[in-house]
Amino acid sequence: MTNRRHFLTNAGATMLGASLISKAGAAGLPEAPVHSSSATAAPLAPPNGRPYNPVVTLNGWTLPWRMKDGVKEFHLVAEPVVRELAPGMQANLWGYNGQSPGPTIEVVEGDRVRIFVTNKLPEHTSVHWHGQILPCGMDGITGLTQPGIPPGKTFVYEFVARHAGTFMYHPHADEMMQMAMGMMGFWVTHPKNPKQHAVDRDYVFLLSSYDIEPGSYTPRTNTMLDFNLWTFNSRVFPGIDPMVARLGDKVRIRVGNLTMTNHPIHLHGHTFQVAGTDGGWVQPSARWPEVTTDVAVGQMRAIEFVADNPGDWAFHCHKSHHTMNAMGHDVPNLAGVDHRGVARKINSLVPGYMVMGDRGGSMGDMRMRLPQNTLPMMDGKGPFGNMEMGGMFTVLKVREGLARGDYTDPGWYKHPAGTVAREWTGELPAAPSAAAAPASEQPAMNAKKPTSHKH
Ligand SMILES: [Cu+2]
Repeated sequence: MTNRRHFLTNAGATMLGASLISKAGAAGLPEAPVHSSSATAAPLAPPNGRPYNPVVTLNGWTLPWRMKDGVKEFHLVAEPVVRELAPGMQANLWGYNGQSPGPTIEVVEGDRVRIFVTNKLPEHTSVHWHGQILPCGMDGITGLTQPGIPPGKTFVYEFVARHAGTFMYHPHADEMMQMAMGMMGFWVTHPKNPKQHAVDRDYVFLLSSYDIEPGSYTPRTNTMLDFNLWTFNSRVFPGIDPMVARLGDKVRIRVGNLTMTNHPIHLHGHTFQVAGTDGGWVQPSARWPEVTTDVAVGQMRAIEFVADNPGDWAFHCHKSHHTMNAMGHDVPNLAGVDHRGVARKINSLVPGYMVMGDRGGSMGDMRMRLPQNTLPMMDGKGPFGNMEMGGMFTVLKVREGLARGDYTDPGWYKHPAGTVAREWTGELPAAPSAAAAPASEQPAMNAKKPTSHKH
């Protein structure tokens, strides 16, 4: 749902910055569209300017612009927002134009771009255009290249998008607070020649992380490493839409990392090449096949592949803690400990107490009681049961016969007969067991973890 919000021109607020720019600003600010839903918006086909194949921001949207005297004008509003991280959990974040992450900005190599930034936060901010080659005074570094934008004021940035590639934007003001609150967005500069680096589908993922105590709504912003929610576009699985591709499509996935740690991003069923990095495009002769690529802090990567393998393929960060949600982080691991009677007794004192890896039997009939505003540690129903995934995880759905540009979820993959792993019911040879430990000291693992809001 995109609705429009009008801002009255405040000449005083737009007179900041160079005189040339403030003259343009004084002529009237462009509208600041707002998108408050977490549904994936249809890709924004360019209504004017040079043509390009627009990107898809899963569970996000692209910011419309106004063309004025040959300049693309955008209006970002930095403000507090409420973001649904997945059904069952909302977060009080800071973002842009109604959402965190902010809207994706798409322009074409060579475009002159003017971006008005209105600050509706309780503190000053700025916007840094991460990776862009631009005049120093437009780099958005509070104190170094500009004063902070005070609350209630509007600043204007203007530069030429000189290079095609994958970029991000985020504040360079009280960064620890503002980025931990979700202030960031994606920026794509398309090549001037739409045939260059052409793909059929182009997806963008911004990686962010939050530390939100189960039951609360606002991130702890002084956390440095111990985050409990790892997100694609400020969403966690199962709240992340699938990527859809037609069999044979050339697909690009762009990933930008604004968390505090690296993320080895892994795709199943295909090999890809890293076609773009922070600095631009990788020469074809310098690319090699991968199934996982590490995206370090502050980096962007654009991977490309041909979707030539039909199915429902996992796409996720390979750090197992990053495919889990908040409730997974403080559960003790008591694998190998037989505490059958003990757990039941503790449970009568501490309802909801549970452990990982117990010997079985004690926890099978218990479910952790979830506080009001949090998510199960691992969730997501698949066609074969619970997927036991959260966080940075989604599914690439490759299907034959989709229409070009159709992003509708095609449902679960229908496997050809005889191509699904199944129980073996025939004869088995006697299986030797490992000599390391007597079988009696290796209890069966039966880790029950919270999987549902129902209990
Ligand atoms: Cu990760």
